[in-house]
Amino acid sequence: MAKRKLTHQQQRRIRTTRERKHQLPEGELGDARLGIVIARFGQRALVEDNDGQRRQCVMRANIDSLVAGDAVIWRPSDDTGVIESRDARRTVLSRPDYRGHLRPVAANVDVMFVVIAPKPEPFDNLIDRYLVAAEHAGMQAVLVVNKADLLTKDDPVTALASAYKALGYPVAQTDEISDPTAEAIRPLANNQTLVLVGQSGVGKSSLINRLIPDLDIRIGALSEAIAKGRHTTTAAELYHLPSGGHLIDSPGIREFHLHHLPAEDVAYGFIEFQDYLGRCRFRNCQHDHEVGCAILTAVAEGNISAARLQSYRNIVDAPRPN
Ligand SMILES: Nc1nc2c(ncn2[C@@H]2O[C@H](COP(=O)(O)OP(=O)(O)OP(=O)(O)O)[C@@H](O)[C@H]2O)c(=O)[nH]1
Ligand SMILES: [Mg+2]
Ligand SMILES: [Zn+2]
Repeated sequence: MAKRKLTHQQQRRIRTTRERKHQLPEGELGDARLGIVIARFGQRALVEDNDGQRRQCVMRANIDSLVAGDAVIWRPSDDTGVIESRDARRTVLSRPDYRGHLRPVAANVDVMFVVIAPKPEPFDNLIDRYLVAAEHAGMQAVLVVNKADLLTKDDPVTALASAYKALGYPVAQTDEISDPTAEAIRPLANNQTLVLVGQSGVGKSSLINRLIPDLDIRIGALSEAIAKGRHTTTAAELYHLPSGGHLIDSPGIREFHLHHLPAEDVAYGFIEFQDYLGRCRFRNCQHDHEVGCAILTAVAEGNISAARLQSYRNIVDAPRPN
């Protein structure tokens, strides 16, 4: 991963903490409190304060957006509360909604767990799209192969996992039968804020249940209120890890476009391309057929896989929604 980027991100984190202290010195909070957004639904958000107390809050109109993981200042009023302001975000994971508008999904995330499984099979280049998004957002990325009990001999998912491992991404394999408490991924999770992403049905929510064994009630309560008993996740929700840190479950998706990113940023998100970027003969090289293209040369010499170049092309050539 890009070390430089993480350092930059750490600096930002320190700055945000300072700004926050500066903005609200101890004792000047009045009846306002610091909190973290657990989940957002419609014009309301479930907020937890430092004592672990939770309340449904409404948002002041000046707050542009709120998502799970946002740090906020809120004020109790009767048995609800009002969110007064939101802190600057350290990182944000956004994705386009069904109309193609970019929407934030989770805030202040350090590590993205890209969850895949033998069933449902990973489609197109969804993994690469997530990895590009993670790199662009300054998050570390980890590939989690879940439902390993369903892996067949010579499963394509095993080959995929080794390819990403070779690129330098941490890869962990787990399943609910041989690893019911998800020990395989715990060391990658400690004391950070993680988001679990991936297609619907790969087992993101089940994985959270395995990591936080006493969680069932809260998942049930929320999915009943919001999804009328359906088990598929419909809103991002934050959970606390017993060992420290937070986990954000996100709804599975069919498509994850990167239309909001210029082609150069997409290329930078393919981490093994980074060494070659800026070395093509033409400044505006599309890494397609151009003479003197450093990326095409790297593919020809076996330093970049043809599959990843193809995936890059698919992402930048994907038709835009109307
Ligand atoms: N065989 C097997 N099945 C699993 C495993 N983990 C989860 N499942 C099953 O996979 C199905 C989907 O699990 P969920 O946790 O709801 O998947 P999700 O990724 O949260 O799905 P969305 O919320 O729709 O995005 C459930 O029927 C689980 O029982 C596993 O390790 N092995
Ligand atoms: Mg789910
Ligand atoms: Zn090029």
